Amino acid sequence: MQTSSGRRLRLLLLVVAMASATRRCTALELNYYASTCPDAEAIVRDAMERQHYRDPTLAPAIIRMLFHDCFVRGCDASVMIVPTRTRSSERVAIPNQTLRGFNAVDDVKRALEDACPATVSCADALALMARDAVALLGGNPYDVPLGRRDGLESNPWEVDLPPPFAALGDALRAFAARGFSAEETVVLFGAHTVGGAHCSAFRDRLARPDCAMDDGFRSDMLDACGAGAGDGEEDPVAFLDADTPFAIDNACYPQMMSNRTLLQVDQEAATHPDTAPHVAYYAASPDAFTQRFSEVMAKLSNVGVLEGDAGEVRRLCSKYNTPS
Ligand code: HEM
Ligand SMILES: *[C@@H]1O[C@H](CO)[C@@H](O)[C@H](O)[C@H]1NC(C)=O
Ligand SMILES: CC(=O)N[C@H]1CO[C@H](CO)[C@@H](O)[C@@H]1O
Repeated sequence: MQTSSGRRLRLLLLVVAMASATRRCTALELNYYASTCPDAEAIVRDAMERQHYRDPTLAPAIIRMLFHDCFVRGCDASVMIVPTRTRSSERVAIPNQTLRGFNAVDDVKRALEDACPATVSCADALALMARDAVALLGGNPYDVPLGRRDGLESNPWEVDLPPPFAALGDALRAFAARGFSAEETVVLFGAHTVGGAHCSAFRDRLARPDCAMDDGFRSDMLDACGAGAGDGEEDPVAFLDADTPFAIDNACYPQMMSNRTLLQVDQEAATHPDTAPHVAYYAASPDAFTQRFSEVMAKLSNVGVLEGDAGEVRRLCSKYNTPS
């Protein structure tokens, strides 16, 4: 009796656990808009292609925007809210100052609203745009399950993204807190194979003689950045991967290993015991990198999403539907 009811209880608990796990993991669906907006993915892809051929620097900016959105309150488009006189938003926080691509998001959202009003969330739009950005930069295609809802909060004090000058140990802790292993974190740093960084994000490293940086690379960057650092001075942008700045490839890993990298976290990744083996592996394995990069981008797109009736589907990505 004892054992059989114990077993039945265990079975029941197992079924309940599985049911709730399934609900949690599969609430996003590949065909979520099949009846309400069947062309949603094509609309996003067309718009991204058009924008990409006009401005190839957009795709990297969109990949970065996904990271900044998903790391703060999950992938809920909270990063897109424009602060108003009465209500602040994540966009006033320091790490957001160089985010770009908000106009492109607005364009994509407008096309989606024209086709299917009040249906496709801004969070889904960004996840699709980032997927298309990866493909346009030569990365592997990947599936993006849909059904994310847009958040009703966006607070600058919650922006706990690693700052530009973050040390690797702090960055690894921030990624672990969102469920990313050291290997996955190294793969995501691979995003620094595209796009650029403002000199203000790495100027302090140029001035530090103790800082691991190739001499030739340092003097190139000193030339590129000039002396200015004060307010109102020019803040030029340098490519993060100067060899292939518009290609999702593994080029940034050999750069990390040869001290030719702009950001502190990337430099430390080459030597930190938790990350160095992964950096060496991906430096030597271009195909494994492109494959893994898409897998981990898919994982990033699902961090802390709002589902079901949570949040809302914003009509404009930059504003809550009900302003306060
Ligand atoms: C500890 C982690 C990270 C730090 C400290 C960091 C820091 C930075 C900094 C300082 C820039 C230059 C921004 C500018 O000056 O305009 C940058 C650019 C960029 N980051 Fe990261 N990043 C991190 C992780 C990531 C992740 C996980 C991704 C995406 C998966 C990513 C994607 C990008 C991209 C694509 C750019 C180029 C943006 C553009 O061209 O506008 N980063 N990052
Ligand atoms: C990179 O910098 C470190 C620390 O300065 C140095 O030990 C190492 O030899 C450098 N590696 C290369 C390839 O220059
Ligand atoms: C893109 C964006 O909204 N950047 C904002 C970042 O924060 C500063 C204030 O610290 C704002 O002035 C920028 O507009």
